[in-house]
Amino acid sequence: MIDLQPQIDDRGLLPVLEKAKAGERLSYDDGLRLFRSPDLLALGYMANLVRERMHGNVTYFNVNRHINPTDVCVASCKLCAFGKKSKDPTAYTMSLEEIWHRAGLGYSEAITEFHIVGGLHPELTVDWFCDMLRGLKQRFPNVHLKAFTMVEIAYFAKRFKIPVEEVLRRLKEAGMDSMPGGGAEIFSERVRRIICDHKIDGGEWLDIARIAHKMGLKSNCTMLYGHIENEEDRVDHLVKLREVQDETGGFVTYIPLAFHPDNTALEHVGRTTGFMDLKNIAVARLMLDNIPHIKAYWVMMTPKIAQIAQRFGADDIDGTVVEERIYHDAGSDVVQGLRRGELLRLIREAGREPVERDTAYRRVERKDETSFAILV
Ligand code: V47
Repeated sequence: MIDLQPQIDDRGLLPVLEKAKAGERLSYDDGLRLFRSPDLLALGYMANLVRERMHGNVTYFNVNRHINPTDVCVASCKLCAFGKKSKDPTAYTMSLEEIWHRAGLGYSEAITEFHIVGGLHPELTVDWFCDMLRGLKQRFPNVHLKAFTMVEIAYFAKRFKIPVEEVLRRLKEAGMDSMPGGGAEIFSERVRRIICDHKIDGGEWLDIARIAHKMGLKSNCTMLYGHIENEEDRVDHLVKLREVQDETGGFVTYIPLAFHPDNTALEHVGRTTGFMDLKNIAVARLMLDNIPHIKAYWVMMTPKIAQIAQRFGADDIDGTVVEERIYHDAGSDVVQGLRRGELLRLIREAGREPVERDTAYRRVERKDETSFAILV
């Protein structure tokens, strides 16, 4: 008899495949089955079906720059190698002039996004951050400012006793265009107590996302995996994101973040494997049926795995980045920035059509790929 599903060795996945083909929502138990399956090629096959149904052959990238204004942080999360106490002689806080100057280093009209996140600094006020945003908008009016995680917003609200809505309103008025997806870590309280017990809990992260979305701010969302979480924690996290998305439609892109243990208090955990990284991309594409984009962030999963991920469910590879600190402080040995041409090559060699996008996923048309100066 002819096997009609030759790609599937783990026959237990067949009912999930049928649902994925029919565009039906997968359940919590389906999510567990996917995470527990060793049949990575089957997961990739299924996720790729969904990915191609949603995005055809396109892989998106953007030309962006990360800016981390300070690494001073009142929290001491075990997962983090970036945050430092203010007394630490190696800690840094940029002045506003320095932030504006760094934003302009190697600047060209090619840049469409600044991605701005930092530590929870006890003295930098909401007004200071509003000045930062206004100064950036004044100097770079066409650049989208994707700034502040839900965790930073919660901290501003608590530290300065201002309602969350008011913090968001002020930052939005000063130029914040949307928000990145960081700080979600993993929503399981059992795990959060160990890896980031100084941070807001998962419910608060989701509540602030709800508020921001209802105020018209789009955001991304993330999950940190590969530390001490289990499969139930991961599926629970994805289902919670999917529930908020049903309510608000405000998440644009989901980015699974591989834990980097170096220089953290969880060094003994070890690094994630390529198998685990690809599985997280594939399961996310299958479970998050209402979130448009899945990003294989090359800084975090290496350009090589991010490239393969284009055939395992991802439709985005992030951007040029230029200067990254959070992962490099935690032991990442990938390069600091990729040129536009290198991103194009990674995508084309995976058989995909590269499309440069802005933060809202509008196509950015360039007359000639090589006609403008690019960074680094
Ligand atoms: O919030 C911190 C995580 C996040 C470590 O929205 C760590 O487009 C691994 O959110 N090992 C920052 N992860 C990165 C982030 C992000 C990156 C790229 C694109 C977007 C987007 C968002 O990194 C933090 C935290 O969740 N993180 N320390 C670590 N040792």
